[in-house]
Amino acid sequence: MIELFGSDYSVYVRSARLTLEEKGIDYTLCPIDVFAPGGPPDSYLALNPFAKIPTLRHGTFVIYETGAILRYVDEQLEGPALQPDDIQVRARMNQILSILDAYAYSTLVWEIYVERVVKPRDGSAPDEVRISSAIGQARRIVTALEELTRSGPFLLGNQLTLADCHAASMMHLFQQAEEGALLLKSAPVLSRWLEMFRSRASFVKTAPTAGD
Ligand SMILES: N[C@@H](CCC(=O)N[C@@H](CS)C(=O)NCC(=O)O)C(=O)O
Repeated sequence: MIELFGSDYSVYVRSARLTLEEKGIDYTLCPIDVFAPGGPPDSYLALNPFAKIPTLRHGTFVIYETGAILRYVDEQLEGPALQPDDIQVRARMNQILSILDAYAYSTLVWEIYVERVVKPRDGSAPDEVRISSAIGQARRIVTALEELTRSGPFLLGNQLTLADCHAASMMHLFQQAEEGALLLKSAPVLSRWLEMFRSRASFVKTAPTAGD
């Protein structure tokens, strides 16, 4: 039995869910809201001391950190392989996963999408200085991903990989900010990929219930 702890609003939870869906694995999403007042319950902190989502439980085996979860799901469970056999293509996949974690999540999601889209929707003003300070890094991320991306249909060519599952939810949010939409216009391969990925059954099925 596979349990994934987290909320459907989280981009990291969605990466794990996309991976499970693309593998064709049955799982239960066990709701944990890390942003609830008082934080997650102690029972969750016993699984993940950093109070981040997601965490995966497979029988008695518990694992957190999304990159580790994605690789575990791919290597341990049935379904199509989501990591390339070719060592250099696999290295590219790992490079993209690392760029997403180290740079893209904070810049594209928090500094641009949350400021430009979420804050005004919730009735507060975006921090324009924060947004404009993030544009240079956002451009660097988009340019790097465009360079690393092959001609499709997936990020690394013909095989859907963990890089697709991890990039899709972040890039989808980023494109909803006007700055993101504009920057993605300069990355045609990435833009085509995102449009294609959005129509996949896995992506449609994992849409957050509250929107976006
Ligand atoms: N390094 C963690 C990061 C996960 C992460 O940041 N998740 C966000 C939700 S998308 C979270 O739990 N945020 C709660 C917080 O920062 O307090 C991973 O790879 O799983």
